[in-house]
Amino acid sequence: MAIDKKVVVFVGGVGGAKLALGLQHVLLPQNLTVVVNIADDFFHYGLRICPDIDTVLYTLSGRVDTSNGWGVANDSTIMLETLRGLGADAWFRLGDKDLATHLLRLNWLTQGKTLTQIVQHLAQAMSIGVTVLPMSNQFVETKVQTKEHGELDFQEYFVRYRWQPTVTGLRYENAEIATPTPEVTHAIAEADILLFAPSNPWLSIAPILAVNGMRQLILAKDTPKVAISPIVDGKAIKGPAAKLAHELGYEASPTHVAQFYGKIINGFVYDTQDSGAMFDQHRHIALDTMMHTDADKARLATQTLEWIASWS
Ligand code: FO1
Repeated sequence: MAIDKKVVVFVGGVGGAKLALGLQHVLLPQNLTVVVNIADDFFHYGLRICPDIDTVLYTLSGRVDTSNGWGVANDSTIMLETLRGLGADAWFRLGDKDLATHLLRLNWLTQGKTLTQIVQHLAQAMSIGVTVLPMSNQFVETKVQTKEHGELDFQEYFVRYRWQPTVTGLRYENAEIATPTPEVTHAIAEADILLFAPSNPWLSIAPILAVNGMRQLILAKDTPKVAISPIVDGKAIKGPAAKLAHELGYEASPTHVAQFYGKIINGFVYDTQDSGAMFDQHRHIALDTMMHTDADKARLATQTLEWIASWS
């Protein structure tokens, strides 16, 4: 039975998209809004690349390449190989089907449409019933300061250098002048529950919270606000979260993730493998947070929402 609550979930890329898919299984489409990080976006060969938005859209529409967690399943690479044949250093793997999404987005951007309008068009074209929203219509860019290469654009750090450089700092360029969209503001105001997916706190969630006014919107909500830890047993479920935590001088633990959220949340979900973890600030529950199958995703979504329902 569908759970009748209005939920806003804040997500980054692959891990966030998985929880969004689980929530899509258990909520009525009109009751789910997915607010997505856009600070991983960049311009490449003139195209606006929106990795987290596209990962969410492809995941929710069943198009995603599940072996990577991003890109389109069974995509070809003729464009990339042609670029390489012309001497280009094509380090960012944009598949041919994925390119179609980028050409449409470029066309709509050229016509002056906002990113919110473009994402709505794409979601409709992919028959996605839930609402997917970029955190802002303004461009925000994560910049990664590294020991080896100085400051890098996010995708250079993440893809070109495979997140191997040592990170000494992060900044979210333009976040202080970017604002939440009216659609995001409205969705947060209307929500019964706010969720923070098991996405990387520093790379995916922090840029969302850095958008001017976003933190205040969330702090002002007097509803359940629950984050799920992306760190399990000292390791990241996927990607650089644990390595990054160490490099920034933090402990790679669910306890530290809960501290990162602080007053933003009032409930915290961590994995059963960390059953000894200590939390002094929030209500908390240990659940199996591994999302290998679609059934796992729906189970984690259901158990999290049922736990929240038990608060009242
Ligand atoms: N991630 C990679 O590790 N290598 C790639 O070549 C790559 C290409 C790519 C193309 C389109 C897209 O939407 C995502 C892509 N990603 C790639 C994933 C993405 O850059 C990262 O997973 C996120 O930015 C981190 O959330």
